[in-house]
Amino acid sequence: MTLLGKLSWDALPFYSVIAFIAAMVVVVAALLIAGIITWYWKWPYLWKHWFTTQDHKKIGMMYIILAFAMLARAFIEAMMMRAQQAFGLGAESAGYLPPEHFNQLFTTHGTLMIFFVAMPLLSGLINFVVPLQIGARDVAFPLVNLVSLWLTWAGGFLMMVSLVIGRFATGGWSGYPPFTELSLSPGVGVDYWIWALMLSGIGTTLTGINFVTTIWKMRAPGMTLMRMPLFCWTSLCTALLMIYALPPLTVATGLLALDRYAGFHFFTNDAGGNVMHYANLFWLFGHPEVYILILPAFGVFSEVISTFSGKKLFGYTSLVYATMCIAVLSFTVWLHHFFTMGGTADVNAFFGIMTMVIAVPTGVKIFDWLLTMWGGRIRLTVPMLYSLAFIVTFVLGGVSGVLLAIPPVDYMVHNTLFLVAHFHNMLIPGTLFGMFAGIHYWFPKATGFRLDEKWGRRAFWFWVSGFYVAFMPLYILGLMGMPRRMVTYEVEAWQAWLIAAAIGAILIGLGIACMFIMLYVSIRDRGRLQDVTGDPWDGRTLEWSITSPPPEWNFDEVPVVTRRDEWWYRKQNGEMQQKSEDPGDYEPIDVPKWSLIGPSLGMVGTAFGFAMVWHVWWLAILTGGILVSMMIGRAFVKDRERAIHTEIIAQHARLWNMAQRGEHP
Ligand SMILES: [Cu+2]
Repeated sequence: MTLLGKLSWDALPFYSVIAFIAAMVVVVAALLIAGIITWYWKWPYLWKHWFTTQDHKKIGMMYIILAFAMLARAFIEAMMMRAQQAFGLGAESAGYLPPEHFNQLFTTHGTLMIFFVAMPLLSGLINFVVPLQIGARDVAFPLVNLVSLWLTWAGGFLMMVSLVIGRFATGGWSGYPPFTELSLSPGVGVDYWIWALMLSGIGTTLTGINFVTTIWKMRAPGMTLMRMPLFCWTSLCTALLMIYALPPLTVATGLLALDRYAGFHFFTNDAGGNVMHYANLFWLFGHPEVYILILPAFGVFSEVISTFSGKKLFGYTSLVYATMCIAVLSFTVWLHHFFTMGGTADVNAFFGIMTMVIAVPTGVKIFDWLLTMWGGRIRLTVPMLYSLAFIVTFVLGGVSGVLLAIPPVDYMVHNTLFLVAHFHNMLIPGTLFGMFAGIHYWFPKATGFRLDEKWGRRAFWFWVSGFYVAFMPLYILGLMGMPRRMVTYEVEAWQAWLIAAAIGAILIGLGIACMFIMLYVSIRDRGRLQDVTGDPWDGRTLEWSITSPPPEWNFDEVPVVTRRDEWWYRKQNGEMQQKSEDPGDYEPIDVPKWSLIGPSLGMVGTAFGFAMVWHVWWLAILTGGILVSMMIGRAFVKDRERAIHTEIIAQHARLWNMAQRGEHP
């Protein structure tokens, strides 16, 4: 045993030019960001007002920032894979990537997109929006919220470290044994995958518990369950899925870790274990995960379509029940991920039928959204464009899903690019478009100014056209029999379609570039895009009834809710009286103080993961001990809250009054 475990100079990326460049980009970007913050000396501000804050709105924004950083990396990986396959016709050395590197790319791309892009996007949006929509001052457990955020960041940090020190897994995002067992993957790649998922998985489970409790216990008076905005409903179901679906993942990766670290044999067929245990555990998580990713977007589309059609949501009750049906059914279909692994025809038939049944509540939702638009006064804003593109594209993907749910068809296209086309067809409109629509929609609430429409539209058109050009060829390639994850191939007929797919990827890249330009332009022109009313879209729900950005305490007075779309009806009936500007009419509000537990847990957690990856046992014991003692130590901290004085609340109420009269403060 050595002091540094498996760490040695070999871990540095000098084995290939591409790996070296990637590592340098990460290091230079990190130094650059740290340098800029140091130059303007923003560390104390960031530490006190962002890294350690328990304000759910800022925590939400930090999730979204993480997601966009990771999206940039995961997209570059997608581009590299598309480029490799466009040139990959011919001998084993065709293209520019060695197979080992190509395998790392599809593994990190999948892992990042699911766990560090999609999940932080939806956790971030739920964090920002839900307490505002239910009229709450905060989430149920603000400190747990901060800890969840930092555990997710710790997993993300570990992913970035893997790019510089050592290599990542080559076993795909689902990490199937026996390939990920020690005998076939002796490097540290799988260990990076295990600990990144472990850290973020625990964070997500905690987030789920936090949001179920928040929605159950923290609703404003009169906000009954059936008066909640639909986004809250889909968030509630998502959070429930997180509680039940993430633990199987944590168990699966934990058992795999025992196999790798301690010589157990849970998943090795030759020593009493069984690989199928892994497949069952992983997809018991994996399929509900699909709905964790998609349900929040359903919520966003419901809010967006109703607001921009100027109508109440059609079939609210059916949408609620459809959401609950989907959440429950999502646990009954996991076996469709291994139809070909030798189950009996009866078993395959049962899971095939259950999979098709899910299309029914989803269809109900599609009709509800269409009928919401019908006869409405539709405003084609960017969030609305994403919603429309979603409806068309998602229905198409749904059809390919129903095809795949037929076991004999699944046997034919099993492990081909048809599958890759299908799940990108569901997740890009069903998750990314939803989150983009949500970010456009709630951005003015978070910042006080709108995002630039022109660049927003450009980004939208590149994303949508890029999506079709990139993924429709994959359906055709799948039907032509091209397996997924091929680094080179001998079939000439495939190449033209792969080149088309690569062009599609370039279009999506332009879409991402437009988004970053949009952000820059919007911040530059924030004067022109400013919104003082707090209600730029003529919204319907409670978050639009307060100033933008909302104060730390959200509501000066807790609203009393009497019906659905409360804010809309108050506006219609002129019930939005001016607020009192007399401090005597308010109560002081307690908000949680800043806490260094969050970022410390994040940093120590990253170090712990790193130590476990490299078998640096003393560091693992040390950081593990610090993690436990920090949590125990926190229990002894008494001074946890800070009071917002009534004068400050009254002053804020005065600002709101001025905004409602149309005066600039
Ligand atoms: Cu599935």
